[in-house]
Amino acid sequence: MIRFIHIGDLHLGLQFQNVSFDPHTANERRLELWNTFQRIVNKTIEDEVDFLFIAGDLFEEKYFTLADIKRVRDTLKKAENINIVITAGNHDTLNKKSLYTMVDWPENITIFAPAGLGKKEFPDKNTCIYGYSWDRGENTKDIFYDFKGIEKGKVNILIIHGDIFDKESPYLPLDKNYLDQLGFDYIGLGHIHKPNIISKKMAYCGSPEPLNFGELGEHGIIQGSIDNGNTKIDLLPFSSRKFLEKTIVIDENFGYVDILDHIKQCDKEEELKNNLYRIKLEGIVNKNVEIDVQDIRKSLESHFYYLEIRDNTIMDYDLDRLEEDNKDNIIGHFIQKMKEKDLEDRVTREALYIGLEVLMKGKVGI
Ligand SMILES: [Mn+2]
Repeated sequence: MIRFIHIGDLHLGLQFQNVSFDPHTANERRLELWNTFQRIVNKTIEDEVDFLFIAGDLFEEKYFTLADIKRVRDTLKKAENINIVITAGNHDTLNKKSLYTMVDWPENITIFAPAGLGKKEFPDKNTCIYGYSWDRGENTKDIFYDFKGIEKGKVNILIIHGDIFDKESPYLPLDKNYLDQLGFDYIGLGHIHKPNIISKKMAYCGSPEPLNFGELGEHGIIQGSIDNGNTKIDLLPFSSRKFLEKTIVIDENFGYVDILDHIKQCDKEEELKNNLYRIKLEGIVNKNVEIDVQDIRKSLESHFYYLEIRDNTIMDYDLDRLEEDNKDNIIGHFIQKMKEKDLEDRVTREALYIGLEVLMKGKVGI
């Protein structure tokens, strides 16, 4: 039996400029990526796995330094009894100029070359690992053009960074059905950041630490084993924090304090203190309540590790007064028409308010 851990898309060195983090949070998150990398390596040592697979985008070449790559090497060096296999992705490309080529790697580390699909045998494990590294940021190469097929009687594993979902992808499109019939015992994929167990023998590990609000929910690492042709894989939650999005629907009966309370109660206290939240406010807000997202955020600062508010609410109106003031124009007619429907119904009421918002803006425009 062989046991392995499969990771990828760590993006060490990321500066988090695409996320609306303040510099402090961005830096803290950057350090958390390093910590998680260290935790993963420690786990491979503690679990005494046979292999650690890193399926690309281990780091962000744009921000990475020689000191950083040495830190990667020295961290991996600690796992001296584990076979570590690296295939570069589109963010950590392998070419003459790349940091990968500027340090000496210990013997237990294999970094696949970008020439084509490579193969490395591990005779003591009766295992062949196949892999391919990117040498540029975009790539539509057919890396299987001269592939002779797997070696029967051995454990065969493919590690690769690419896209099995989009045939037109500029990021190494891979045909899932083609891959399936090649007969690998396991295909460890990188590139898509959402963890995804595609089949019993194929998985995207996803980013062990989620990197933005596009990467919601649980993230972790894949741990697996192959025993007599029988592959078992699991996603093990491993991230130190999660990105979470919650929607809070308010109505005109909510006061300011009610709104704050609902935001505070969107999750358990200890979760609020640890995760990164984006709260979407929706519904109709009482005309005496003023929603200022920065004020709300400040008021709730002590409850959250990180809080972002998106205000999608619409303002309540004094309908009778508005109708009276506008009885001879389209706004008045619109209110009359809508009043014939059931305004207790939330959807109808929202439709009315959205319509009013447009008409009122039009009026101001005149
Ligand atoms: Mn990536």
